[in-house]
This record gives sequence, C-alpha cells and structure tokens, in this order.
Amino acid sequence: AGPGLTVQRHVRENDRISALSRDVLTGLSSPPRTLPPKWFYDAHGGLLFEEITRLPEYYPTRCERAILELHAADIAAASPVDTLIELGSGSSAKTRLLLDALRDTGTLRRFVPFDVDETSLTSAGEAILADYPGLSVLAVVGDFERHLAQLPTGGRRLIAFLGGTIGNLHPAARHKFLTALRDQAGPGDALLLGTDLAKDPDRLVAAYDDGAGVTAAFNRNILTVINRELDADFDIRGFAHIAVWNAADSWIEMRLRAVRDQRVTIRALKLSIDFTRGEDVLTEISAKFVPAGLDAELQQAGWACAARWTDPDGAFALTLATP
Ligand code: AVJ
Repeated sequence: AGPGLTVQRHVRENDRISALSRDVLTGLSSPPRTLPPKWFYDAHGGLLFEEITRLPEYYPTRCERAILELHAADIAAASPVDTLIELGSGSSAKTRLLLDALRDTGTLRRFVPFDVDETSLTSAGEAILADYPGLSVLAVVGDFERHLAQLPTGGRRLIAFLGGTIGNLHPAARHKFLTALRDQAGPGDALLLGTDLAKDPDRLVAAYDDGAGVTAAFNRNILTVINRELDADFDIRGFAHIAVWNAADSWIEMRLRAVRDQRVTIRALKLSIDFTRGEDVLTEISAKFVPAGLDAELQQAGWACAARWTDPDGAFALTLATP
C-alpha cells in the first residue's frame, strides 16, 4: 500500500460484549475465580495504565525506553527491515525510537500497529503518519492471541512485542503465541521481545502495589467495566487490591480480595456470585524472566536468540530473535 493510513478490522464492537460475557461466565462462575487482564483497558483503564508507567515504583517502561534510547540503532542494524509491526497500539515514545532508527537505515516502508482497541490504534496511526511522511501505516484491529495470521507477510518484518506484555500469558499460552508467530515468520523477519526480569521480590511487589494506589485503582477498574458493560452490581470498595510474588511460577499475581461475604449479581448474564470474605479473584499474572529460561522458551517455539540488550541495572531486557 502507498503512503497513508489503512485500517483492517478483525474484531467488531459486538464481539466485545460476547467475549466479556464468556470470560466472566467461565472465570467467575466458580472458585478459583479469574478474569483476563485484557479487560482492564477501557478508556479509564488505559489512562490509569499511562499513569502507572510514570510511577516511581514502576520501572519497566522507563527501563525499556532507556534500552531503546541506547540501542535502537543496533537493533535496526541487526534487522534492516521494510516493515515494523508492533503488537500493541504503537502510541508510545518507544515506538518512535524504533521508527527513527529503522527510518535511518533507509529500508523502512510500512508501520503496522496491531491492537484490540481501534480508537487508540487509529489515533496512534494518524500521529505516526503526521511525523513520518511517506510511511504507509496499516492499523490492524485484532487480538494477538487470535489474529496473528492476519498480520501482513512478505518483505522483511520486525515484529515488536514490547512492555513485557508477554508476561501476562501463562507458559502454555506463551508457547502457543511464540509458535504461531514463528509459523508465519520467514527468513529476514525478526522478533523484538520486551521482558521484565526476575529480581528482588520487594521491588517487584512495589511495582504492582504503588504507594499512591494507582495500581489498586487500575485493578479495581475491571469491576467497573463489568458493572457498566454487563449491568452488574460489584461494590468496588468490597474488594481489596492484592499484589503477591509467586516465586514457584516466577510471576507477580494481581488479585482482588473480597473484604466481606457478599453477593454480586451480573444481570446481563443472569448470574449471581456469592463471594466469601478473603476469597481472591486473580486478575493478572506478570511473569519475570531469567535469560536462560527465556532462551529455552524461544528455542522451543523455533526462535533463535540473536541478540539481547538490558538497561544499565539489568532490570529489563529486549531480545532480538530470528526464525
Ligand atoms: C502492560 C501487561 C506489561 O504486566 O507490568 C502494570 C500491566 N499491570 N501494572 C505489566 C500492569 C499492573 C503491565 N503490562
């Protein structure tokens, strides 16, 4: 496609309500109760996450940006591609560091932001278009766990999956995702994967339970999303924000813990849930990697680790992997 913005949709608005209904029915009907973290990100949740990225305790975004400031040119030199695909809306400064470096290699033709939220996707696409004249931008509205096959192929592509979001997936889902991506990768493609690294548990927990309570509001917001979109009556203050380090699985768990016995009705699903005091809803895992384990996961999915960069403190890593 020539310069300009094109939008491809693989999820439609009414998909959202049926997907949320399915996730709430399967996740909340019986203990152990869980909800997928993708439902955090309504408009308010997106703003809360932006606020989280600026918190002193939440180091991952700063660290990843530092790596890109130091090494975007090295990354572009190692993978002189014509297409940058970003899983995630591409609205961040980090994307521009990559685009600048890839543009400077002279090979960049196309930017493909891929995200489930069409609004943030198109606004990011338009902003990038304004700053990178001549670039063609193809915004793909889809779910990275379901629509990878819709990604444009051909040419040389750098697929960036930044922020550590792969850590939200359980090991089996990570393997499925990395394998699906590998299945449609060809010679000349590369994967740039952002991963948070294992470290002092106190520092990890603080990053997910900040003193200002922004992460608590982000976590509780999922209940507001369900109240609004499925006509439910969660008492937001009836659930406490919990962040714990699960050392056995090497991931942070965010939970919402019932502060008392309470019945919640989800009218759109004709579902009533009796929570007992102290009972948890698991709302997110955020895996923290060790380099050897990450290399093994990449290899098991058919990827080879070509290069790795970390921030000066070694808190976060960007890995360049090739088929
Ligand atoms: C956007 C998924 C990478 O797991 O660190 C931030 C989301 N959760 N604070 C993460 C999040 C709580 C974040 N990711």
